[in-house]
Amino acid sequence: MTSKKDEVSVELRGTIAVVTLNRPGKRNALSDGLMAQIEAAFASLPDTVGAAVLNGSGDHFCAGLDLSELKDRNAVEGVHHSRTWHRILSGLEFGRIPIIAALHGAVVGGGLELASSCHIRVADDTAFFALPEGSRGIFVGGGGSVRIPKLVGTHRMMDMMLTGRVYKAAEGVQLGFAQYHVPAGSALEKAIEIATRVASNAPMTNYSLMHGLPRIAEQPADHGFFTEALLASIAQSAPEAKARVRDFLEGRAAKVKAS
Ligand code: 1HE
Repeated sequence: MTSKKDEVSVELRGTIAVVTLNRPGKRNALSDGLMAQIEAAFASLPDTVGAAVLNGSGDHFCAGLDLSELKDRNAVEGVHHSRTWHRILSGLEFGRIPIIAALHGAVVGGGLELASSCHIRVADDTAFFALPEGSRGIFVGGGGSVRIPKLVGTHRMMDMMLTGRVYKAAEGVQLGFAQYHVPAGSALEKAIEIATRVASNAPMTNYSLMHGLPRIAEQPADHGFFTEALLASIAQSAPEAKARVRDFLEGRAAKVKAS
């Protein structure tokens, strides 16, 4: 297991944390050691952190699975490896805080799977999206077959894997790989701005969005309505919600504005 202590850095900035993949020499390829450090970094964030940014150092967000660790893995080890990724990436998706991915350069293979487990993605103009697994004779193993079709559709993912198709930033954002497209070099700044805003939301609102919304989307409509009613009533009964509504009614809160 390749593991260096400093392959993930965490910088606390008030209510947000900036988590950086720090293996630029290998284009932030996800070795077992790096995956373990990602898990540990998010697990150890203090309770004062309300949102995080995930980004990569160097010219690329992430080159995907560290292929050098794949060559000797047998079928049983492969299943456990994939299940470990599922645990770690589900831990991000269904963790305590929303994560904003700041994307640039390669967002490929397992790197796209990692980005897909985040809650908001900001892509700068250098970002490109691909699933080279198809060309390498393998399959996604980090939850990509579950998460990526939800972003861009099953047949688009099929095409990417069958043909090695690469999407550049502008088209990729239009298709749903990311929600924001920003100039080259500014993904981190934009992600920090978004995370700061997200961290100021009521915690129950963020929790309901992260944990409730994706589950409701998979429920039959009648169950979804019921779950929604429960979450709505819990969120609105919190003292913080009452205070925020009062602030609006008494003219102290910002109005909704078309920017
Ligand atoms: C790597 C990896 C890697 C770079 N595993 N070592 N992912 C891929 O198939 C993508 C493979 N990588 C690339 O296509 C390119 O490296 C990039 C487009 C991302 C970047 O290109 P470039 O020219 O900036 O860098 P480079 O010269 O290709 O790579 C620099 C070094 O990083 C080099 O090692 P060096 O020792 O010769 O310096 C590369 O070998 C190394 N490197 N990417 C290992 N991925 C849970 S299942 C998920 C399945 C997958 O993710 S499959 C897709 C894997």
